Amino acid sequence: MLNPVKEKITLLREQIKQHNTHYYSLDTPTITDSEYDRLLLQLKQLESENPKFLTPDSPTQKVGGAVLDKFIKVNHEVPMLSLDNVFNGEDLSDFIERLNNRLTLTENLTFCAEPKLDGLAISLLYENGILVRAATRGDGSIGEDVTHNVKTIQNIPHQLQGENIPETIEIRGEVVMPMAAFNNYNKKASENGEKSFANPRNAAAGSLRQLDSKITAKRPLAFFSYGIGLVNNGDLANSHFQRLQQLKKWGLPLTNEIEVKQGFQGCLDYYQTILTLRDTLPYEIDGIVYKVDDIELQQQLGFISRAPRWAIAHKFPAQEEQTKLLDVEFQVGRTGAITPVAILEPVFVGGVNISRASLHNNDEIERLGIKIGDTVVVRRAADVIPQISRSLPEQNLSPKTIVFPSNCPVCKSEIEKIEGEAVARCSGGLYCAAQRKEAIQYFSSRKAMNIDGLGEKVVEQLVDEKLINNPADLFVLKSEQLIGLERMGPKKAENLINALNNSKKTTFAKFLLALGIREVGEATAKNLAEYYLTLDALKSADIDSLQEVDDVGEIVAKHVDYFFRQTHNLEVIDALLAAGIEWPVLVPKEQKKLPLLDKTYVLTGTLNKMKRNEAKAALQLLGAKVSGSVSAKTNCVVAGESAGSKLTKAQELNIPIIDEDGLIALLESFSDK
Ligand code: I6G
Repeated sequence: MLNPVKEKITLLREQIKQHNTHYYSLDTPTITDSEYDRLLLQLKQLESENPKFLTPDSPTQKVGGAVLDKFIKVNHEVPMLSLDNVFNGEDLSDFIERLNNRLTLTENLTFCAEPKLDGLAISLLYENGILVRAATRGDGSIGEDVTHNVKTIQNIPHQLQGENIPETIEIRGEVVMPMAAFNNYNKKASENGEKSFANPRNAAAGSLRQLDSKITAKRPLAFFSYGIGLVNNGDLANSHFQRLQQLKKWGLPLTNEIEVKQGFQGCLDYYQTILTLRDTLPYEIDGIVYKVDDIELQQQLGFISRAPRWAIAHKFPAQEEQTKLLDVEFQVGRTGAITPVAILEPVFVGGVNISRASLHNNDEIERLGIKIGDTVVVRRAADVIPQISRSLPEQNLSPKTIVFPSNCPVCKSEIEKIEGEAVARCSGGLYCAAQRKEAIQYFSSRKAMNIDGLGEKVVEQLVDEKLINNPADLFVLKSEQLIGLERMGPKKAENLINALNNSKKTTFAKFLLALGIREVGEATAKNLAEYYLTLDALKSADIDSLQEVDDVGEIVAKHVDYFFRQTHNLEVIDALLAAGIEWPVLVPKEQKKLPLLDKTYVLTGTLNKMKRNEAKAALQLLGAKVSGSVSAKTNCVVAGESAGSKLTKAQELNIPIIDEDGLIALLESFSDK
């Protein structure tokens, strides 16, 4: 009969091995790091409680994953190990106590404390100060040769500078994609419909493990050293911290946060400090690494299967957790923006319980390719609101497609989705309950209906008390209804009623502006009013006609069209007109008459004070036609010096003739009209 513990151990090992392949070799993890840590911890516990089942091929005894065939293999002469983890202060205290016991120390141990960057571990081999090889950690003994790619990373020196550089020195550290670059890369990728990276670690690993180093060169990667592997003919300090400072002097980059700390309390204080700084650091970190600082003590402590005994990673709370997408709700914002919100099976991320996350817009849903019922990763980083960063390829037995509604969930008006704009909006701006306060406030603002005394607080109270639902309701308010409001005495109420009455006399442009049509600001409202002259004409304008108005392009035309197609908006407009809002009738702008319109001029002879084409343009600007020949239809001939046959003909036909000074006087007589 099979032993259930052994069975469980076998199952966990298989699962972890599979995840190792996805994480280390394929750079496409199928579970979150925290879920992975939990599986590994579970396996470790079972193995330590049942040591008879411990085998050397267990993932608890191994580092990383297999190396990819596409790269040349590199032998790590000094194995590149991994680190053991602790997840709380108690386990850290146990770790330090174990060290003290092993070393039979009574005083505080000195540690070098460093942030643990979430990137890809790399080995850089320098011979006589020249970078000759770079390799991934791989399985700890064999890594992948990525020299060509690493050489494209800006902050990695190809040659070390300074004194006492050992003949051979292997630097170890982490390649990361800094946060700013990661966010920027993903933003651009999603704008261009390209695949974005799940997290900065994936971005770094995926970028470095490329066969074509031109691709790597385009990715903004950075390297930070954390230790030394192989050394030949070199004289190094006996302190890990001092060794790191030496690396810095040779030109190798270090993180800024490395410090020396004493004992458990020193380590814990450092952990707290860096945890509070976590979101402000330029790179993503997932914990702290404490290393016994004294190299001789490190040597005394040695290694266990896959990790040094003298170092430990103290992990931070995870910023990513996986959970189920239960449903998607659509929220309507104050300005009508429709935001899909993911309803999640509650999950604890970064110290907070999360059951909802914004999905931003339909493009984001498509980018993520998620369906209801999927397992998704919730990420909570920096001060950012929780995000769904990706879905995991777990079996979803009854996937439900997320359907973006075509009508507003609050007021049922049409949802306006304009091509090229990510945000979809409810077009029932005047009527929609979600947009009420914003719409009424905008309606009464100074540049629109200019209703004095109708500030934000009053509008809020009027809506909350259900005294008004839309701008038209303002005009049937009675002063008795107003007097009940906060800080509203009889005098103020009377003033507000008067202001409402006064506002009824307005202009067409201000009324249009007050309707709050998307992207119709003061100038556009004025242009629309001048072009259409009446509200009826504007209401029945189609998208093509709207685009003939100055400053109105396709998008604005569509907004206007949508707005006037919503029955509810039209009802509110009718109620406003019924309440007595009016404006002076507009008449078409008279075309200003040009003074020389219908007159034909002929220029002949040489002009001395102005060029002939200047004279021609000046006459044309005043409306004149400038002809090349004299006929009975010519109104005037400008005769310059040595004028010939044209002058004679003008004289014969009795056509008025002026000289160059006469022309100048004529032009000047119209110059300021
Ligand atoms: O994987 C690692 C990340 C960071 C490390 C490490 C580290 O120090 C800041 N240090 C060691 C000694 C090892 N792995 C093995």
